[in-house]
Amino acid sequence: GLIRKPAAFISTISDERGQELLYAGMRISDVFKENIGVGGVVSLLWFKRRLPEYATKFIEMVLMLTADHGPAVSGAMNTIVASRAGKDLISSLASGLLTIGSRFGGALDEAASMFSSAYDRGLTPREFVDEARRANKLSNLFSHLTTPTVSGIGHKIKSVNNPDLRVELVKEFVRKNFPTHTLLDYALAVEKVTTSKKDTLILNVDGCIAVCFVDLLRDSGAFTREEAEEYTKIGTLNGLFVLGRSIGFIGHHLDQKRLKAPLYRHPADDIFIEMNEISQQ
Ligand code: Q5B
Repeated sequence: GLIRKPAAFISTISDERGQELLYAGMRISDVFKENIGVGGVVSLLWFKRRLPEYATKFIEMVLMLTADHGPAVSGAMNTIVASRAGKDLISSLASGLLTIGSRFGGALDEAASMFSSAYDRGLTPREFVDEARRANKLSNLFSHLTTPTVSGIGHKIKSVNNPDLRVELVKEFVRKNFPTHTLLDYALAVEKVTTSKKDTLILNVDGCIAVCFVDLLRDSGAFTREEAEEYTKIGTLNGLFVLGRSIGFIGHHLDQKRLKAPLYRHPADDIFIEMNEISQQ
């Protein structure tokens, strides 16, 4: 009989071989017939399942409210500088995306992991913050890469007195539509502890989306507990910010091209140069 050559790789999310393209088994024509939206497409291609409508609306909300946060943030600046250096759309976008990490926009997975681990171990918010501070001091002793204390906490310009309205919108939606919001409530109790030290130590947009997504993964009934754990470990939540912010970075690239912006050079008077003289023998 026929012996099948072993496959070089396995793929389980989409299939273009038949008459109709399939996303996780759903025909592309049905994607439109059933009007599942971008949130529905993300649930098919990332989670291989249909999610309840409130969950797909939440995904769409996250993509919309992370789409941009002005030209001054790390990623937009990189995109703009690359674009003004004459780079093409993909290079400028990649240059912006490469700044997303533990301090800027890429704190979601780590926030999800830190907050859920602390909650699951029964730590009070105060115990969690103290533990994170100790762990942070220790890790910074052994590494030149300083790690943030509590991922998902803190903002450069937003504070208790200048709240981040994006975070307020997420909280409002989740309280109204999610079956539970246990980890969000826990994170807000942690925020009370951190903001009592400094008013910029708010639950930021990364942290708020992350804890709410954990609530969704754990309590929507659409995932097993093992799946919920796995999704927070394999980069899913940072993927939300990356996907959303790509919209803004592309916008910044097109904006600079439209403006015919020249090559950027940073003003020398804004750079403090400190250099030791090489001593003469
Ligand atoms: N302290 C965000 O730092 C920032 C602390 C903390 C306990 C903390 C910092 C941080 C965790 C990573 C995170 C996502 C770097 C942020 C985003 C998207 C964005 C961006 C935009 C958009 C800000 C001053 C004092 C020190 C620190 C203490 C700071 N963070 N303590 N837990 N997490 N957060 N990133 O203001 O005693 O004075 O030595 O790393 O969640 O990226 O819009 O800009 O949409 O684009 O520079 O919103 O919080 O403060 O680092 O100088 O610290 O606060 O130990 O204490 P800052 P630092 P002390 S959302």
